[in-house]
Amino acid sequence: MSPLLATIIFTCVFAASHTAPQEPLQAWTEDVVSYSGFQLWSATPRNQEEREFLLKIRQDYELEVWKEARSHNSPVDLLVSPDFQTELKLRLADAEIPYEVTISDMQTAINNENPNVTDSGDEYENRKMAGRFKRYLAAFISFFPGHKMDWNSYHRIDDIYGYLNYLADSFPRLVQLVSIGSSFEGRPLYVVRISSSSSGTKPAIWIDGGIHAREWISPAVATYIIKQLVEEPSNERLLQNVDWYIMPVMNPDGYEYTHTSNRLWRKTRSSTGARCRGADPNRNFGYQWGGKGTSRDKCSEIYHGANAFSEPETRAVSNFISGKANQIKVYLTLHSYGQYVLIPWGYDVQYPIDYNDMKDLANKAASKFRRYKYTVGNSADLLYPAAGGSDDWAKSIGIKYSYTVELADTGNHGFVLPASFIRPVCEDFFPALEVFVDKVATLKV
Ligand code: 0X9
Ligand code: ZN
Repeated sequence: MSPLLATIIFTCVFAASHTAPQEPLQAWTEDVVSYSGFQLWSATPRNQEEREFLLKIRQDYELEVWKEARSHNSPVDLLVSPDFQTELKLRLADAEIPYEVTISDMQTAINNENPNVTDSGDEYENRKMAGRFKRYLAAFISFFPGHKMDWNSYHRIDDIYGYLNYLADSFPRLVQLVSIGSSFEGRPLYVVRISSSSSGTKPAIWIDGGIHAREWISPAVATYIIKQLVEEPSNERLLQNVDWYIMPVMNPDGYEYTHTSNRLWRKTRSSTGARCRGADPNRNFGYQWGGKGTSRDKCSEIYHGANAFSEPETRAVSNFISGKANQIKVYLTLHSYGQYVLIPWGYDVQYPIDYNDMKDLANKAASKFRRYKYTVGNSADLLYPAAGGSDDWAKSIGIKYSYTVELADTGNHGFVLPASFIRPVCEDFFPALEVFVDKVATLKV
């Protein structure tokens, strides 16, 4: 390499590394949470009495509930610390409540989930060095076109954002990358606009992923949808009459935190002024905020935040969507897990007046799934009432077709769905979008 070229590259790399966002120091200094010895239990209460008993046990041991459903005979998934396992076994046996251990060691499941990833996330010095090196390397690599994204493993936020930037650079007529704000820790909040016309006046579909940090399959599916729409010419039809707004990671701070420090983190990472950080973004939207299924306890997994839209992430989304409320006809938010298509309202068992229209479309979409069976129904009815959700808010501002999709699985792996499931789940889901496109194409902006 000529000295001149070397100098140019070095200068550019140096300049770029100084403008690139810094990794938050906190991610290096905080210990990595271990789930060694933790188990996932699936208990199935068969009547009201057994449900109440289970509720009492949950409170006594402050068990974290991964999944619950309202109907009898549907299992409740509980994360059980090694400290309580012996005692709990006795109490469940006493009460004759059937249960099984679905994950016998959570840390082993976490270690095996994403096998292609080598970053062990170890101690402070290593990370600091690696972080510095990574930034130089990333800046260097960014001079060459390309990306590191695939759907064989779960990726860090840099890879995802690298892919979005790559698409915007490579397909400028189709893709526009819009930064709609910054997260609490200063990461950009990206929405990908995909449109085959530059004016953007077609009716549109919004899809978001990664509201809840630990639900890794959700950003994976959202980025897969982006890839299919942009890079797969056979999907051109899906762009003809419809525009797309896709935000693959609504809560990037939380998502990154699940990669570096605590795999099972759910909330944002904002400071609350107390010992515990973050609010549940899906309790922070401004419709029926603070109602049922939310908590004012800052340490709760369902902490609703200091006020509606207290989190920069939900505020940015609401500002952006509000400005396009006439154009956006479908609101889809991807979560996991349980395999449900959930219909508002979620804040209580209440049905919107056009519930049947919403249900018909959801059923049509769900009929496209081949591999995984999804249950369609009212959110509060099937799961539990939970106020301040994004789906309810979208519905409340007039987006008629608003749904929460709980992706796979139904509880064998839960949030820690092995990376080998990414492709099957994505491929199964994508064809359902045709149903929404056909509906939206008939609607006027
Ligand atoms: O509780 C939630 O936020 C969602 N389930 S999850 O396991 N992904 O956390 C369901 C939200 C359904 N919608 C409303 N309750 N509005
Ligand atoms: Zn979720």
